[in-house]
Amino acid sequence: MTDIASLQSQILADINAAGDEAALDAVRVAALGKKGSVSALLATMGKLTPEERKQQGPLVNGLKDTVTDAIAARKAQLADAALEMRLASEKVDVTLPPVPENSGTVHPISQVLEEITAIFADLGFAVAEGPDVEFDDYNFTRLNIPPDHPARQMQDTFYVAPQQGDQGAAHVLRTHTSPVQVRTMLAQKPPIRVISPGRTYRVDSDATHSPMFHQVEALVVDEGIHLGHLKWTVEEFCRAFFEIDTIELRARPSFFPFTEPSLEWDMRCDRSVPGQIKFGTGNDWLELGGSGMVHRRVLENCGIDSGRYSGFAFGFGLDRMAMLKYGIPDIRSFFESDLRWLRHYGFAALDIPTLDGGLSR
Ligand code: FA5
Repeated sequence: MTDIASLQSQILADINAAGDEAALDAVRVAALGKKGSVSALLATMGKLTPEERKQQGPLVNGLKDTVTDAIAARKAQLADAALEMRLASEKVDVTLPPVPENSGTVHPISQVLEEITAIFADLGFAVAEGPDVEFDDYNFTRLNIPPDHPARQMQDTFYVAPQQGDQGAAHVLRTHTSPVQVRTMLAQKPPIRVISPGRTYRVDSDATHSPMFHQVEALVVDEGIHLGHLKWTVEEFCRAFFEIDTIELRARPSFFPFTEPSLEWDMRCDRSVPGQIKFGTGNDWLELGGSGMVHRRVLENCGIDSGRYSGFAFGFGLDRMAMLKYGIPDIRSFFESDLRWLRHYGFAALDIPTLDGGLSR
């Protein structure tokens, strides 16, 4: 009996001294395991006389229960202590400002998109959207580019395999943002004043061409709209976007099936110092994008009376504008997700462009 009492106090002392789960498990194995001290006592029961067993049995079983309960209690105690320690060490003060090293940056394309939207919002333009997978009809046919028209070759199109539910309508990955002109004119009547920035796709890839790129479309339709309105809008936009008062633009005759007449815009710049570009001075010209007066047939295709209304539209390459403004030499780097590049060219998350606060501080 003395043996059992002293064995019990020894095991309980070991249990209390166990500092972690592994040490506690070692105590459990030494007491209750196959070759443990308590198990050895239990094994002797069979060899005792019935009287001895009557006396010893409850004592040994009591020892086993006491040890089992003590181990369970200590285990819970250790788990609580470990949780407390974790909670204390991993505590986060949610009222603290973000740690700068860990904050992300705004991608230059997103920044430029915000800048352009802020400029046009100030001029009274709304933002219109269209899907990336577009009806062939909206991307081409209603824009005065019928199926067998050679102008379809101007844009290297990704055609989309027919989908269930298409009901025979062909789809493409939109090659430009101009189908949003169609969507807008089908949905609303003049006066119309919208821009539509978004993703566009062409089979094209080099330092200045990407298979997925971005354009911003502008469309104005109302009574009495003429080329002067187009010129003024392009000038105001470029002045605000490049943040220079002395810009000089040049219009070149061009061809787009959906505008007549069609013009392409260049901006005066100086590229005489390698790796640098200055706007407003110099003898070089930089291409901005295409534009023109909306073709009468396009107005009619979209249910707008071309006898009463006229309109202008332009479509500029958004990635190219970001490259120029922020001195980014290769368009492909926009889409490589290189963290070092993103940290270098990215913008602070709260640096929201506004006209009065500055577009690109
Ligand atoms: C168009 O896409 C016409 N929809 C623009 C337009 C709109 C004209 C409204 C008239 C009225 P274009 O194919 O030239 O035009 O493309 C416009 C701009 O998109 C180009 O000046 C260029 O900046 C950009 N761009 C074209 N292809 C790529 C490409 N693969 N990667 C990056 N930018 C491109």
